Amino acid sequence: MAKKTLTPEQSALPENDKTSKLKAHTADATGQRMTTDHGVGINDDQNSLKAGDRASTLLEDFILREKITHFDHERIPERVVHARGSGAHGVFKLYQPIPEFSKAAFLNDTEIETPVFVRFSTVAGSRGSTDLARDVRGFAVKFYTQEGNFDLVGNNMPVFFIQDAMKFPDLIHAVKPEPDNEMPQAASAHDTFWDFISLMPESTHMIMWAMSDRALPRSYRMMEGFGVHTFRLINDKGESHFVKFHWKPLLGVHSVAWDEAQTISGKDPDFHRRDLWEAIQSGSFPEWEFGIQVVPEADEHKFDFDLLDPTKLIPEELVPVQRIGKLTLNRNTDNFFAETEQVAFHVGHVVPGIDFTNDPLMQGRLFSYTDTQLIRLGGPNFHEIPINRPVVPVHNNQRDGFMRQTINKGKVSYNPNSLVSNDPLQVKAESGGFVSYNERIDSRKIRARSESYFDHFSQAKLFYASQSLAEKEHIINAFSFELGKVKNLTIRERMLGLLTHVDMDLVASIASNLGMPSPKKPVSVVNGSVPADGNPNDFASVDAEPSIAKSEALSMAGTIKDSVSTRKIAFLVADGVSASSVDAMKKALVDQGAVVELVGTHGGAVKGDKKTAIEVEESFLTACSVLYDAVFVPSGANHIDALSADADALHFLNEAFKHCKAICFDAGAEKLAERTYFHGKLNAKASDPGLLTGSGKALADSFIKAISAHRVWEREKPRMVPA
Ligand code: HDE
Repeated sequence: MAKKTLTPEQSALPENDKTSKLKAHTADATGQRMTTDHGVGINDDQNSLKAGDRASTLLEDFILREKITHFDHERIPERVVHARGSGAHGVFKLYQPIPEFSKAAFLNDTEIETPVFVRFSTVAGSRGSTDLARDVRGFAVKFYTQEGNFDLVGNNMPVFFIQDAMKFPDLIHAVKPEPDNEMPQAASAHDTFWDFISLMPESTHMIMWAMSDRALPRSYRMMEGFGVHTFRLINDKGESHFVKFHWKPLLGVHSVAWDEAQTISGKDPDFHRRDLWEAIQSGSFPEWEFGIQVVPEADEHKFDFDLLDPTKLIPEELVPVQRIGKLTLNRNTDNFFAETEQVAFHVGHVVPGIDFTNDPLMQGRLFSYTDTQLIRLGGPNFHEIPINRPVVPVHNNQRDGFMRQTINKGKVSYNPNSLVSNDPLQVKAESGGFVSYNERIDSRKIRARSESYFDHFSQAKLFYASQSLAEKEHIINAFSFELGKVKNLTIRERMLGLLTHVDMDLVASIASNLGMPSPKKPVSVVNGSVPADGNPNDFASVDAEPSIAKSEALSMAGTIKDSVSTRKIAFLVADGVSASSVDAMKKALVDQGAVVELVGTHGGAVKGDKKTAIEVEESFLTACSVLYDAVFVPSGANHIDALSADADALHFLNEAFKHCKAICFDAGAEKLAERTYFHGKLNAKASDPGLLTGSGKALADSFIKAISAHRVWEREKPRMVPA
């Protein structure tokens, strides 16, 4: 019999299977040997070892057992909070050294580029939950400095729900899905959360933030970050200044609409993760400026709130934010699990020049973050996982433990010792050894809360008073939605009672939406709760007024609106679309950094007016208006006729209008608007700055201006017919 010639791929196949066509696809193109975890070459990765080709599998198959065992153990416990997150690498560059405040090397040398890893997250949902939940966002930054790792584990809101770490498990138990039926996922709109909040007057300020559009970011790249607690900066004389840390996004602070968020959760639950990934991949690197608000030690008691109270912010009108550096995210992860999932942040990871305060929430966090890694990452050696390793060498006498990687040499694992000259050496303060701030403490042990923490409402009032009309409307709607999902009427009533300390109009509007009577005057809050509730808190609420009437920085209305960079614009197209109309607007937008996607009546390509094929990125089956920032309808008579007859195209436009987005019709395309519910608005006297018709450069310029403005929120009043 003639000998069969084998292809190179077939030669690489298992000895007993050289002729199988199926196997030919499995040959390794990289030329790397496939091995077991112990380095033994694998000859057959397709078949388990059996007693015969139709017989049972043999227990002896150590390759199968190793593979399945590894697979069985591929999950680690998700984070108990902030389980859902996305990460990226980047760099931090200092603009301006601050030796008068801090001796930290990375805050004193403008030449240093400090590598960072950042992880953004939601708080309540599980690892696979939607990005668009109404929730606080985590904003955790690991700086790999030349003096060790500094982690700034912050949020996108500047305050927190509670004042003392003791209440954190209660808060989280209340917001997580209810324990009997594990519902609802990644949502605060349920009885247990509002039961807890309504009994916790100290949460009032934070709940205003959580019900605002800050809880619905358009993108991680368009949200602020805050260290929340007051930290200390320590200079080389050992002097301390109080500090609040800030991240200010260069693209401005923007949000989506709540109705939009809910639809995105179905259409693309990875919306924020994808947005971050695509921006970095396309070279549009997300950027934030690093800001500090510095308060001299001597001014600690100058404010009408306690600097150590994490439910308070320092209004920027009182202490301006100095922008001292820039964070740029410029590299996506190679492996989500190895980096984003295994990264371990800790408030206690500080470097010389940064120190803690007695904020009781921060003090509790100092315990929690190592503890949580022990269970999540399986032992005390998580600092050896590549993403957690500092960029400077580690020397100490810690040894052993689960999954130890370092092979420590020699006899000595204690200090002091005389056998190897007391190695490793302790580091003097002048040479970068960490010395805790020499704070004087002279008091009695006590479980109590300082009276200076009892004002629970003044900054909630300040926040609400500082919002634009549209933002206020969104807050009213958010409360109405959330409390509307609460089944227990007593909880709703108690929550309305608490809000009487913020704003009576706010309460009246929510009550009206809920169809409930509105309290006529502030409901007295006794012992930390509205009366007759048996609330166990034994501290009082003080009904104080804010020292300033408004703070502009608290509203997103005045944020930066000068760029369309990375904004996604949908072009609606059908057969007969004008190729020149598509090309001209696309060029104008892309030149400004925007991303254009053609959404067609079908996938593949549509026929242009010159009979050329115009490729589309998406069809109405795969795309939806909520995934875009604005919509453009190009010219082309036949294409407009086709879109006019297409319910999906009309829904796309109606929905974009409802979510207050810019919609632009090129010459002749405005005929399509006649089929939408907003057609009356197009030529109305009170013009809508986000509804545009015309042609040429003038049209492109006004469209770009409208997209930069983010949304025409004013459109929401009076309420329009829903899409
Ligand atoms: Fe956290 N928090 N937290 N937290 N937190 C965690 O640590 C905790 C708090 C924040 O992307 C956990 O590694 C306690 C405030 C972020 O990996 C855990 C208290 C702020 C992240 C934990 C707080 C935060 C976490 C869960 C009250 C804003 C995600 C997994 C005393 C300043 C970090 C983990 C990442 C994660 C405990 C309050 C921000 C359990 C006990 C306030 C951004 O250790």
